[in-house]
Amino acid sequence: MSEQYERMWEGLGLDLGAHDALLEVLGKGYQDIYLAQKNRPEAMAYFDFVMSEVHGLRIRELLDEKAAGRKVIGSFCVFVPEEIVRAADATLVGLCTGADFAMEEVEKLLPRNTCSLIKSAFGFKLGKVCPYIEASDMLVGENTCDGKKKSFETLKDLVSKFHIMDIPQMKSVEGRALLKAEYLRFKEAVEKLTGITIDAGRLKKGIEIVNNKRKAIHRLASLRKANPVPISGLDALLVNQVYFYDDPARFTDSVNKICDELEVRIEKNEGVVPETSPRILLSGCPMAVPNWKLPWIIETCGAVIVGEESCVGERGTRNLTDDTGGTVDELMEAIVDRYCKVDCAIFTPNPDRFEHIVEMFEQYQADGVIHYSLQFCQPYLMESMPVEKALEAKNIPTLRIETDYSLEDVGQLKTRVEAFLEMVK
Ligand code: BJ8
Repeated sequence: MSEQYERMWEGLGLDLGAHDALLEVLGKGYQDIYLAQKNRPEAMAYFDFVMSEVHGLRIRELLDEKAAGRKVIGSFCVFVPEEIVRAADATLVGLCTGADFAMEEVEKLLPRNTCSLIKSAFGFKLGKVCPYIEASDMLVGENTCDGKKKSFETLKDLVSKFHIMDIPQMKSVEGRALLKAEYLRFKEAVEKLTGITIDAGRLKKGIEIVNNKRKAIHRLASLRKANPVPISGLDALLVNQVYFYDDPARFTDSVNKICDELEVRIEKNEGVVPETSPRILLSGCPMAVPNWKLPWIIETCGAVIVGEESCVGERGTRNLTDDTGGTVDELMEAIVDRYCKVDCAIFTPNPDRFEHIVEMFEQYQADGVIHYSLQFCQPYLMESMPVEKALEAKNIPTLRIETDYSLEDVGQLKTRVEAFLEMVK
């Protein structure tokens, strides 16, 4: 793909040598982790194609949209409401933060003990290897955890346009009012960027587009409740990751096609793994492309992941936005209501998340929960302890994993996961 797109990448200011090196590692990782899987649904071919063209065709599409006057907005968090972006005919892309890059440069700007996700965002920018960042007309940084909040003070000076969105820490009346004020301010920023005034009709359309994507994901999630499970956790994770990049209508269609195929598999009692394989619920920090390390370890140890309690997973997609309102204010209220339900660990207290993990464990007929935190991620590391307690109280086996993006601990993680799987089955 390199030669075909070289001029496009050059035009975006990418460092071609470094970018080639990244694509090579990505391609090899994808081959070893994804294409090495057996018995994949045929409809996953679309997602293989998307991944093979993730820096090629999709970027060309975005640049074509820009040439036609549409804007691209990049984000790092599921709190950035895509409904508002779509309402202004703009495209929201989730920026991948799932690999280490240019670490020496990053550590000149950030302390070493910063989580890998934040370092990755900086590495992709400083290493000039992310066409999504470079194609974005505006980036949005949200004040969620302290790491993101403080690092955005630096990141904002590295890009041409940066919008900071404040996010409440408590789900109180005041917290909700803050979120609403910030979403209104975001709406104004999007209107200014695009030159489009968002009216009720546009907002309804934006909600419909995003809800349709979510509904397709819900359908896929519910099919994973079957035993034997018809799709691997790795493939389901990939679908959840592509959710953040792809054209929404095409994505929705492609997920529905996989679901059609999985329904046939279920009818025939065909699983991707034997019925006796341990079923694992993964819970914790989001896993952005190409962070596939832990799911790959879990599934190559003979288990299957049946659900992700994560922002790249059910925490990010589980609620729909009510589209019945008739005015901009009613629809904005519905958007605020919907996002107030996201149970990220930055909230204090955060009891909904504990309940949700238990609920998912039961619904997906899981045998155990693996709680995943990135090293130096205070919110999820801190919360992993009460989560474990809450699960223990229900006799739910739990394994707490703390890791980063390096491959150094693969052997050690494998040993711990294997021991846990022995215990749950
Ligand atoms: S809504 S989970 S996407 S903030 S891993 S950067 S929390 S130190 S990613 Fe997140 Fe939004 Fe919450 Fe979801 Fe900080 Fe932890 Fe790093 Fe994290």
